[in-house]
Amino acid sequence: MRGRFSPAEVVRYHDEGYLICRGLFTGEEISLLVEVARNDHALDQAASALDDGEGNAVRLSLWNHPGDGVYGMVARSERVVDSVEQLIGEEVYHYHSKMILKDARTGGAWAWHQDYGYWYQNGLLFPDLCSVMIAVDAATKENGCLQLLKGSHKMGRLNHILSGEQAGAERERVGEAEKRLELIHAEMEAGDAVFFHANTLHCSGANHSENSRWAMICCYNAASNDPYKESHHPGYTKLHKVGDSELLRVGRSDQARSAVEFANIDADDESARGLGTGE
Ligand SMILES: O=C(O)CCC(=O)C(=O)O
Repeated sequence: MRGRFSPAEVVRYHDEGYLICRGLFTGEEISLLVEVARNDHALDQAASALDDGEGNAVRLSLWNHPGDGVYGMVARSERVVDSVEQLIGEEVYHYHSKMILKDARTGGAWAWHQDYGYWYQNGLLFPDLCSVMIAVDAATKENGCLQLLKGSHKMGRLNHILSGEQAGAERERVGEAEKRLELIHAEMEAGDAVFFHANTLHCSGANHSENSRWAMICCYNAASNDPYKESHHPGYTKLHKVGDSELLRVGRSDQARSAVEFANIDADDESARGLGTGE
């Protein structure tokens, strides 16, 4: 199967639940993405703010179907999609993408969770999904980079409990997992990416630094894992991949890059609200 990873890296992904890929996007590509995103009024307007329970808000904009503009060229690029297919082992489709707007000084924290903790609510029988978090800004410990527990995907899906406006994995098990599993800080330069399994426990701290930490996260589901019921995220929809050079072509063209991308925003994620509060 095509993709960027060596056979040894694929084995490591299945063993550890994540892979960091340095320089997935070049400096010029990521600069174009930054330029588009920072000037994107619709992206900003569409952002929903979720209370992180610690006095800060987590801001994100989310959309279900990748378009023909710069964000679409990222989410549909062969370098990303072929690599995800290599990890999952079959055809995948775009489940959704989001931009996490973790701004300087104010960007909120993410509690420990598994993506499948949320997505289970959406009628997905198997955790055959992968998220690709692309560093739009450099991500450091200071500005709240992603943290992962190595190998935690092997624990299976944990119960998730709603706390404030976020769902977190049950504290007792996360606490025990923290004693046994290695904590990884996914520090990244802009253009690096981390691919992670839907059951990998991850979180991130608030951004108390002077540097923003925006990240684009593209999520993919195995074609065979079509949900058995409708939700706010799509069922199988053929993903039209684009060649890796398309991002620069679209990004350099004033006309092409302004293609409307946020026509299908669905920030109203019911999967967290479908969880109990544990009270
Ligand atoms: O942006 C982050 O630090 C974490 C985002 C995340 O975990 C998510 O969107 O599920």
